[in-house]
Amino acid sequence: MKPGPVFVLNGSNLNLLGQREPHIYGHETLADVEAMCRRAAQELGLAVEFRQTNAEHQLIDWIQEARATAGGIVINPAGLTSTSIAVLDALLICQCPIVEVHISNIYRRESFRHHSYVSHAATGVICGCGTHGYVLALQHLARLIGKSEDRA
Ligand code: CA2
Repeated sequence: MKPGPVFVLNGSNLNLLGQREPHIYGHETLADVEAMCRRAAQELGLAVEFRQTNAEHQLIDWIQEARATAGGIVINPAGLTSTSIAVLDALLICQCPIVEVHISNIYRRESFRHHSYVSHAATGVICGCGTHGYVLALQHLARLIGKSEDRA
């Protein structure tokens, strides 16, 4: 059976990517990241749902939607990474593979960024690879989804 789309979910303030703090997050906008993900997904034979929200409840609703329909999840929860047990709880009940992405290396930054609730539910974590981390996440999910398809 064809796997569902990979949901690429982005949390709070990532709509400002490329407009502020380029020394940390680079010059690419979120629209650039979306285009990059779409190109990578096409090459990997994946469909993507690319979304961003500043609202915690919206992110949770999308994770619940992904639980029902997605082949995998790429998530950059942004500031909610270190604060949201509710986002963690939503991810914990998803059965599909989950890759947590951070553009910056959170471990080289302030200590409050070092703890991620989301990592408790993540299959894998990519951080510090810039926006290329999204492509790496999609490549990894393509491998995992392909493997589970082989077994089906
Ligand atoms: O490195 C990442 O991807 C982060 O998830 C980004 C979050 C931050 O809270 C995490 O610790 C690490 C912040 C996203 C806010 O994005 C902005 C983009 C441009 C300008 C200002 C904020």
